[in-house]
Amino acid sequence: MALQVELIPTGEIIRVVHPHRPCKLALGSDGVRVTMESALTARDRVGVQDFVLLENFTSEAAFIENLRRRFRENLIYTYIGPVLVSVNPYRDLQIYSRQHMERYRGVSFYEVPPHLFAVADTVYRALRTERRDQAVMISGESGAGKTEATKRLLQFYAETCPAPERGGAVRDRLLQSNPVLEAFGNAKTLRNDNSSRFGKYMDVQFDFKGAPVGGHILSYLLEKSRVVHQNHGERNFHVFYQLLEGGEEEILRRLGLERNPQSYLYLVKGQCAKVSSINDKSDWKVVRKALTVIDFTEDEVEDLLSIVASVLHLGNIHFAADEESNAQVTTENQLKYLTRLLGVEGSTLREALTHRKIIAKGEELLSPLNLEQAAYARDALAKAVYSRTFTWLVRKINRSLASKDAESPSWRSTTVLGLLDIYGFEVFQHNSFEQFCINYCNEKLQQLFIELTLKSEQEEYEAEGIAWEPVQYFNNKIICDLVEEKFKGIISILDEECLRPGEATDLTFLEKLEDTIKHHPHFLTHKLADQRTRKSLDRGEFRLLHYAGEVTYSVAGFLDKNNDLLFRNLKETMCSSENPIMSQCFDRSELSDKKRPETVATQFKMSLLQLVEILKSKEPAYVRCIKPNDAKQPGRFDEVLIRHQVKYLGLMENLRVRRAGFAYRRKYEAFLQRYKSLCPETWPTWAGRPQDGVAVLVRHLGYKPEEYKMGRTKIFIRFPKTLFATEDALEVRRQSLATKIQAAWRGFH
Ligand code: AD9
Ligand code: MG
Repeated sequence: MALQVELIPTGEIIRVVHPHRPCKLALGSDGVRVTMESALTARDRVGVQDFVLLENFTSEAAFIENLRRRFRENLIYTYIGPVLVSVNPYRDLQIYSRQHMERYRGVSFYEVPPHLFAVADTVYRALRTERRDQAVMISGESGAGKTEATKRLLQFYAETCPAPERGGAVRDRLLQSNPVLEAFGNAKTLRNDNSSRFGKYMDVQFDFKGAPVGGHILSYLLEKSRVVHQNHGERNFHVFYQLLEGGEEEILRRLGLERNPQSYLYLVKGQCAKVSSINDKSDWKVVRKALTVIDFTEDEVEDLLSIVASVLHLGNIHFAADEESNAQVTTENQLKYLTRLLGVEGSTLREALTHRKIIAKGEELLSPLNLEQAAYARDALAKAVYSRTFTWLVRKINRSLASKDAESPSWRSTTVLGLLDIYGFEVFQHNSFEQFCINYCNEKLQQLFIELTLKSEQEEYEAEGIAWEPVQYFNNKIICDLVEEKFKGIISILDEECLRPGEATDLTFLEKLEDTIKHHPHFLTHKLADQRTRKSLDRGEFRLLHYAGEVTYSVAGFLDKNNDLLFRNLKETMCSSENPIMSQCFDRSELSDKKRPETVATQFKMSLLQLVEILKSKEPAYVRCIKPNDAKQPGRFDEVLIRHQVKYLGLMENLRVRRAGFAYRRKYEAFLQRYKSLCPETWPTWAGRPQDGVAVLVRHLGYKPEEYKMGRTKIFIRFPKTLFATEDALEVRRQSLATKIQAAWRGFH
């Protein structure tokens, strides 16, 4: 048996991590001794590698203790059946090398220690052999490691899959799209120094030979409010700092930028332009190179940077009130740069920033804005320019990733592997519209998760001819309905209020919520609460009892953010832009369109429904990420924080579903291969059907009828203890064999 070992020096003894079980390697004067740690003590020390093997599987404490043991040993991965649970180690464990990739290729999922690459390989093989589209759904809270996992998966496929016959560059493009999207869509938050502020679903297309030939990205709701405002300790999107730190002198001069981020109002609100874990200068180099790989011409880069710079200049536009309290632009220099960078008329832009165009009875009227309104218009423009550029960027990347073989016959035989990296459930001190959308998204994904896990369990039982015993579980459909139902759902009510400009306010929205959904068990406001709970709720808030726990949302800003209005003359100005990217982002048809654009929440809801359909059409795999502490530090296992995540990731629910009938199941071939040495009739070879061999074997081992069931292709074992007893018997046999070999060896010498 080949020992693939990682050496971890611990004094004189060197611990060896064996692919199946821990063992010790002692360096003595008489040479090297390898002693297997007994399966039993290993279990005590490093826990079980599949939660279904926990004796007390309904106990949350046992679940967390198992996670803790493994985390202590740097074993960050554990299964719940086919689901991978991952705990962010916050340190480089050196477990993603090419060697590691090779180790997980083509091996049976359960025969090697749990790893992300085991999931990667299993998914890939299913895609190749069954020719079914796959989707890996990665979830977890902010900073839990979703984006890192997505990147590792992509790397695995880029490095281990065969190269396509044509268009080999697509592998580089798939990898290089990441730094660009992260520069524009990620930011430092209090939770994560590289927090994704958009949701991402990426399809990788494979040809019939299993080579990656193309890709496609769908992005979800960028948190654009960050462009103009950041909380204390947070930053704006990375790209601004990268450009200022890393951009060459000449570029900055052309863009009219100063190197110091403190010069820009949009960059100083969080008061933390510098982050110790981030090197903006070298990141900029990576991004700049990546832009070339994903097909940006020099001109396009120039146009893109002009937009980034114009957002910074916009932030520095100041207004002063004239004698009639109307806003006037006082920062001429900024206006001059904006005019040039955006390719718009200076006078038009000045007018658009300080006036609002109203069309009444077919006539156009210009109404001057006061200081507050002008600042609002300026910020709205900055947000629109940035977020539309982000959407454009995704489109541009998609063109670069599009399979060049789309026209050829092989295109038809492509299969798709989807990777979902979407923002996790978020609870802050103060929660607003953004958290409402993000948490609704998680609610939908949780529903899908439970539905699909239950479905696949049931299907497996049916396929194996074993009676399905229904499982009781919490169905969070009731909360999804509360948010998204037509007429009575929160989004519907919000949209309705958005249709009453001038009359409706955030508070009338809240009142309407109270009138319409007063008796819902998952909804509460100050007015609806009883004496006891009222204290913790303010008048301007509503509380949702999510599957993951309670979240109190402040309604302030809900209408505005949902409406997402950009004054008409600002739109007109941007439609006239000579910057080619801007002119693609602002289209004149928008101006003549009489139909009201969909609100932000409704657009989000539709895109989520579409996402759910995409995911449902594929074979799902899951990675559930856990963040071990809030300090972003290695080695710290904060039990309270982890317990909370175990709860809201629905892991106990997941385990219950998986363990409903049987703790363990394995294909007859694999089971026989592993344990055949325990029975004289099956050892060393069994000539008949594997199923019959297993029947003989388990009879010999003394399995009682209630302990197991024989399916069509697999054996199902009800309790972990049955399996452990078999594992221990195997251990005893190996030990006695080792003793015999050693004795023979000594005799030989
Ligand atoms: V958010 O919802 O986008 O805010 P993510 O994506 O879940 O969040 P991310 O992958 O960005 O979190 O991980 C946060 C940080 O944890 C990374 O920047 C790494 O420093 C660290 N991390 C995450 N996973 C690993 C890992 N497997 N090994 C080592 C890791 N470090
Ligand atoms: Mg992320």
